Amino acid sequence: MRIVSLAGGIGGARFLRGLLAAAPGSEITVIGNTGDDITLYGLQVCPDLDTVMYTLGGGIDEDQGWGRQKETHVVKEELAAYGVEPQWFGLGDRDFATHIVRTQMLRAGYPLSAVTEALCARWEPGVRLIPMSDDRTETHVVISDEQGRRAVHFQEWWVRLRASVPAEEIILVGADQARPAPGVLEAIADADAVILPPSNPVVSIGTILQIKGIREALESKTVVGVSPIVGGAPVRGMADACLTAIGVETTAQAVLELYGSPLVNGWLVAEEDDGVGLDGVGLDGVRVRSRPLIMHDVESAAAIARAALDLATELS
Ligand code: GDP
Ligand code: FO1
Ligand code: CA
Ligand code: CA
Repeated sequence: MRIVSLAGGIGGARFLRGLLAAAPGSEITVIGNTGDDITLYGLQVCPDLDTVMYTLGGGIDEDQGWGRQKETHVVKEELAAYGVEPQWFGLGDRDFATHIVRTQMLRAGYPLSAVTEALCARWEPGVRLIPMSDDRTETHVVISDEQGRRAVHFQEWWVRLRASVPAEEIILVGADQARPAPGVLEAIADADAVILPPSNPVVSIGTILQIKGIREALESKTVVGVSPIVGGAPVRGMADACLTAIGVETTAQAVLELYGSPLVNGWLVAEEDDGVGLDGVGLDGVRVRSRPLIMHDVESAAAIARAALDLATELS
């Protein structure tokens, strides 16, 4: 079976680990979000691609969900001793090496997709990981604070401000010029099933869907989504702050409506969100199924992935 999955960071990566366990022998292509990417100390950092790569490659810090396990922070301490900013983003020493290799290859002229493939040669994630685009895009967030109304990088809003200041707008800078990376549209065209994992619907999945041609390519496929909202709240992180910014309620129903039909054909919701009768989650033309949706471990993530694949098979 040929499967395409979009992916952000933690939610996407944990789902994919389940998908690999649920569908051994399948060919899985992952289209990764690069809207979170940030240049720090002259280095190109791609948090979501790295989270997928480290999680599937066995190098992730499991408790944190991002960054490397057995990490040290000597370089960060030394940079701080020089007074170098920013100091609110925690890059570890092992992780730094990834960004050095990536930046070196980008400067030598390789596109991000080729660089990602080279990094994955070490990690062997078991999927083909492709960035959504080789063209640079960056998610910026418009906020108002004592410095007035201004746009900050998504990571500054998310990590430094912990999304405590309301996002007035969330903008993917560069979206108009960005084209899908080589292999993205081809993988979608060849896919038997497409999965939208429980990633952030605004700044992970929503970002990927903004790249010209990706949404249109997905609309003609069988697409099954997994709700990142369980019991009316994000399972982890502050996705509710992102949804509020674009005027969408934090419910499984509202996220389904945001993705919409004809994009989505099947939708997995948590049992507690699937009311019966008139209050039930749903949208015309979309088959909804309820399942336990908390990924406690690889087993529970695999059960969710299996349910998504079963639904996709029924719908195609
Ligand atoms: P990020 O880039 O690291 O923020 O990760 P993603 O965008 O891939 O995923 C973040 C989303 O994953 C959040 O909205 C969470 O609600 C969702 N999420 C995390 N863990 C789980 C889980 O166990 N089950 C479900 N259904 N969603 C989850
Ligand atoms: N998240 C944090 O909350 N604080 C950090 O200092 C931080 C550093 C970091 C470094 C590398 C990396 O790949 C990810 C990192 N993250 C950090 C996670 C990440 O930036 C965000 O959680 C996601 O991009 C949000 O969607
Ligand atoms: Ca992210
Ligand atoms: Ca469809």
